[in-house]
Amino acid sequence: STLKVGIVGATGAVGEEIVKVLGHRNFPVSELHLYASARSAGKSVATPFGSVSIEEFDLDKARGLDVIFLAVGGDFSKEYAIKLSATDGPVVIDNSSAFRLDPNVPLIVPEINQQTAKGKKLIANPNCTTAIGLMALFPLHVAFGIKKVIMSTYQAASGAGAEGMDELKAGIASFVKGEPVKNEFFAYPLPFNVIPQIDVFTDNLYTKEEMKVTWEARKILGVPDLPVSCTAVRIPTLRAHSEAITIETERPVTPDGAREVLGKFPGLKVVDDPAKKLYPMPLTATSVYDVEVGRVRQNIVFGDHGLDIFVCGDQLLRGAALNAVIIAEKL
Ligand code: 11C
Repeated sequence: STLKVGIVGATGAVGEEIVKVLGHRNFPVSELHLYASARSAGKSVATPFGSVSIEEFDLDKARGLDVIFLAVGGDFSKEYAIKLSATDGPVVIDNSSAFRLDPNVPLIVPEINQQTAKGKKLIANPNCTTAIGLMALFPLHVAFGIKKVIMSTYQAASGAGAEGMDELKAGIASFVKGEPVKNEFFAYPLPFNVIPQIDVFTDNLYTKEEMKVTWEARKILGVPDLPVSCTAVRIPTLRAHSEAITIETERPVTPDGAREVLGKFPGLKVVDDPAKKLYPMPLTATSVYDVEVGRVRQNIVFGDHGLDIFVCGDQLLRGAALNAVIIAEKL
């Protein structure tokens, strides 16, 4: 059967990527509705399903569709996600953080916990940093039992959307010309800098981005009190997030044993041959579906119960669009 599909926020970085992924994966689309702000309404865009005219969102019309992807801010989702998905409305896959921690709403990385989405109409897509990291952490958890997680992230400009990528590109051009570098979407100029703040600070002095990793990882892994500590840092790359992750495990772990389970996990690619200078990098992880994992080694602090890994994943794909589309496919 074919489906009537809608994308809210269709002209944003994630929305555009959802259209591409639907086309690339031959999602069975009978009608595609692209919703964006009044400013873009009426413009036509080329899609793998033919030329589509951008519409302004209309709740009643959208309720007649089968699947809706929300790729806009949490405020929109809070206002419309429940009204949209209620009773005979479409399945709604929400990319915002609005419902991620709601106990009635499944938070899904499809390769990990798709079974919890069964029969649900509103499904939350995790934060990109969480989704990318968990692709590697879940198989390690199944095999060795994760006791503690400590991670530092190196996050791309795309986390702030198309505007973030534009600000980075424009900033680098200004820098090269010797002109002042402007910043609007990032707290400081990003070119040739690293910024240890993503989102706002919370009471415990972690940022909200860092706490999202803790809260969401606990929910997706089903370990409500798992100790997870993250330091989230913005770096001047375009669209793949990187994460250096240390785990302490319940059971003894070896790098070879870890590589074996990582290598079997769908959606993950082991890139780990130090002698050949092979390891995950944003440049090789960009625009590809698989999350790269490498630099697998025994952690010196935790010994045979500890492991270090390095992970890179496309923030717009596994971190958003691809994850959301796979959820819809599996439903
Ligand atoms: C970033 N992870 O890199 C953020 C963007 O919770 O959906 C996504 C925020 C979210 O800036």
